[in-house]
Amino acid sequence: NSSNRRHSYSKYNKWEKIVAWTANIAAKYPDLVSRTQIGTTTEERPMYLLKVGKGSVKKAIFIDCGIHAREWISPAFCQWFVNEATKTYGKNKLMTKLLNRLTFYVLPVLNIDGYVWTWTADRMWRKNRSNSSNTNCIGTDLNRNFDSAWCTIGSSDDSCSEIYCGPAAESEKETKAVANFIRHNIQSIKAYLSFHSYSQMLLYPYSYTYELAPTHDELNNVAKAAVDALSSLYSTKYKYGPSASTIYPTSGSSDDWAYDEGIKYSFTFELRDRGKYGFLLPENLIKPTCEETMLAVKNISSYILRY
Ligand code: ING
Ligand code: ZN
Repeated sequence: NSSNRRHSYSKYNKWEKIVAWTANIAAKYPDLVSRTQIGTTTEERPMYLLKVGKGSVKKAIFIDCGIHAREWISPAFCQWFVNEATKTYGKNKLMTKLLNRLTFYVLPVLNIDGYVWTWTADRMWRKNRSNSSNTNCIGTDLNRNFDSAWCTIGSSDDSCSEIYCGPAAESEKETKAVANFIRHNIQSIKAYLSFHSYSQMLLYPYSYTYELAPTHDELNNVAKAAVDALSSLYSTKYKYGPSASTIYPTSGSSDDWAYDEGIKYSFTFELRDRGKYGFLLPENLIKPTCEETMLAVKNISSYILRY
């Protein structure tokens, strides 16, 4: 622990660094952070989840980063979030209130095997690393593998495709681990937040249909307030709206699944930028991206406290 160099939040960290960090931050803040394992990946890596908050028996918010391997700013945000929480608890009024009254479940990298692959073999890899199709092509798109109108639209049953839905809904160990954890904690989880890049959008259900979600108007209001908070820092322009009409229609996405499970506040962030660097967002943009995104997450979280 003490022999580890200080964790860098404004650099991209390889998986070995992130996994060591999950242990260290839980050890350093035992009354604020604890670490559990929700499953293992295809390549048998442990999927560690950080539970962040004071005490127990509360409303919870589930946050995942890194469903897609190449979207490196996303895991960077999850690390940033946990650091901000521990660093500003007892100092920042809103953060203190949020952590006293909410539990944040943070999965810093959902698609760990894919993330490792982007560091070692192919920077532009998106999917996981399973061979569930028994073909020559590796990988299922984990954001097409959830059980929400699975493999019907905006996804492919060709295992070589970048948007391969997998052989069945929840066929992938990573999907299964997340879905099982959420199902098991469905009574307390009030919001689901998933982080991707890039596009600068705040999306909410549905992806699998152009029909508006039953609570569309409320989701739209929450998204607008969150985007306003985000933009207040650096005037970063975000679009917001239902995924199908705002970005493109897809099926098997995690936010649609969470919403239909009854988690009424289900959002997907598409973080910076809008294509200049795309997935290769330079490290000097990690800090401003995470700082503005924190404002949106805190805004949504305080809304959850009230409703
Ligand atoms: N974009 C998302 C994708 O999975 C998305 C867009 C968001 C689809 C929410 C469905 C629901 O394709 C990226 N960049 O991965
Ligand atoms: Zn993505």
